[in-house]
Amino acid sequence: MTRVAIIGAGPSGMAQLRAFQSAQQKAIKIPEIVCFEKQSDWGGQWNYTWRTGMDENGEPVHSSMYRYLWSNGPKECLEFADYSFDEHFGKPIGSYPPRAVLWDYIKGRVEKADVRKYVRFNSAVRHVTFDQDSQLFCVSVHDHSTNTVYSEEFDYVVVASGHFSTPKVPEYPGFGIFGGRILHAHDFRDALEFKDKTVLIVGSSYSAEDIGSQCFKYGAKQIISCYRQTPMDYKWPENWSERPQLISVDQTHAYFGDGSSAQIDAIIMCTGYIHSFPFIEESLRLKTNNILYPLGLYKGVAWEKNPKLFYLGMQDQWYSFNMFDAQAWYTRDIILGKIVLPAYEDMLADTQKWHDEEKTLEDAAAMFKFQGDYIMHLIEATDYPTFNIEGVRQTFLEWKKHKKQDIMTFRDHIYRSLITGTMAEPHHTPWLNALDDSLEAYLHIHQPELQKKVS
Ligand code: FAD
Ligand code: NA7
Repeated sequence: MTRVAIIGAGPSGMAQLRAFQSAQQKAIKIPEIVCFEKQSDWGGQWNYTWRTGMDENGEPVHSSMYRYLWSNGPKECLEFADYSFDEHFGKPIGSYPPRAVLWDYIKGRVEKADVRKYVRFNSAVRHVTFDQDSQLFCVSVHDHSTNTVYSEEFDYVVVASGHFSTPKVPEYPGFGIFGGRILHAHDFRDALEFKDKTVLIVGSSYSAEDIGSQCFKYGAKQIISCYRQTPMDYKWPENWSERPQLISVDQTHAYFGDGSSAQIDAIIMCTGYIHSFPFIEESLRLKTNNILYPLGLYKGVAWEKNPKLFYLGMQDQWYSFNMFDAQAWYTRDIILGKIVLPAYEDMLADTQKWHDEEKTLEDAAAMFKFQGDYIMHLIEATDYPTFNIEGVRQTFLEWKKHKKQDIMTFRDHIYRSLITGTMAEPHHTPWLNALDDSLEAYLHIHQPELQKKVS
């Protein structure tokens, strides 16, 4: 029987499981599936851990998410087309749910689909090779529950191991003698650690904006963020200043490109992540930075040099869950033989065309459109339910506008579902005052004592 290995049970791997199960529901014969997940539960980044560094098995900690993390975009932009928020929660909720609430939603769909039985937890993939003679992959796995390493053969491999886990950590002069803590966003967990402190944030993208906002919300004395190329340029609170490039630090101070300096207590490096696949043999390994259309992947998923290997979710992500779905359904249909791949040169040319188009995109609005068009392109080739992608694009534009208006209140806005038409319900507490990020608090088990701002 044809065998498929899926590496990782985060949102992308879970989408692949659901894609196969939905075909099976329609009486289509599916291959044998084994999903290897190194953590003890599914959800990938959304499966929060207090740990940093190594996990309980000595594996690098996967999740970069932190306490108090709320969705950084409207939930209406990532809603599954086959499993709505209405279906899961049974009532309208806010548009920017906290991590625990979104984790619950992702799990709801795959629990309903009964696909957990395909996942081998505590199972870290150590090595993937391809044998030209047998045309099979050999997947070596460390099963931490028995502390054994074994290998199995597969016809297809789907890599869904994420790409926001291995931190990119540049060094600046003076880091070796700085007297405070230097950490990467990957190791940031609880903003209360920085209460009453002056924090330097290096970077100007999502992690910088959100970790700085967390520090502000939970009582940091002062936040200084610095950018390499482009400032974030929001209307910051009074105790947040944005400065140009960091030049150096000494034991107590940071020095910036405009000649200014500031006393700082801690440095948080929000400098992005590396696509890292140490478990894949060289000829099969994707090498890219964080862009919308990497080279090497036909339709963003099939490894052109050996299209029995697939990568899901490797793009920079304006869209997330619904893009992983589009990719998983497309991958499934290649494996099932419903989508026939063109010749190698034609795949290369197609990928190059999308890749080149990305270089012409001038602003965020053009990027939403590009990624939305890509998703629709995939969906049109499969039976994944279509949805109003133009509506999603409009919601992204609203989101951008609301962030520009006020970076500390944008999460109080609500939007309409593009899947069910339901209008979201304003959350009972403005984001800035909602200090408890638990599912219970969010879904209205009211705990007034937790809503008071840290004084
Ligand atoms: P991941 O979620 O990273 O899951 C990969 C899985 O693979 C993990 O479970 C991991 O344990 C497993 N794995 C890795 N290596 C191995 C191995 N060798 N063997 C076995 N298993 C392995 N997206 C949004 O839509 N909204 C947000 O608000 C949002 N906020 C984010 C905030 C942060 C701090 C970060 C880092 C990301 C955020 N994202 C957000 C993007 C997020 O990456 C995606 O939502 C989503 O989690 C990606 O899913 P994935 O399955 O591709 O990868
Ligand atoms: P991103 O979006 O990849 O951004 C990385 C940021 O780090 C970006 O501002 C970079 O600046 C900056 N960077 C990278 N290298 C350096 C050096 N050497 N010095 C200074 N600044 C640097 O990563 P994020 O962590 O923000 O977001 C990743 C995901 O997590 C995202 O999908 C969110 O949903 C959460 P540049 O613009 O390149 O000059």
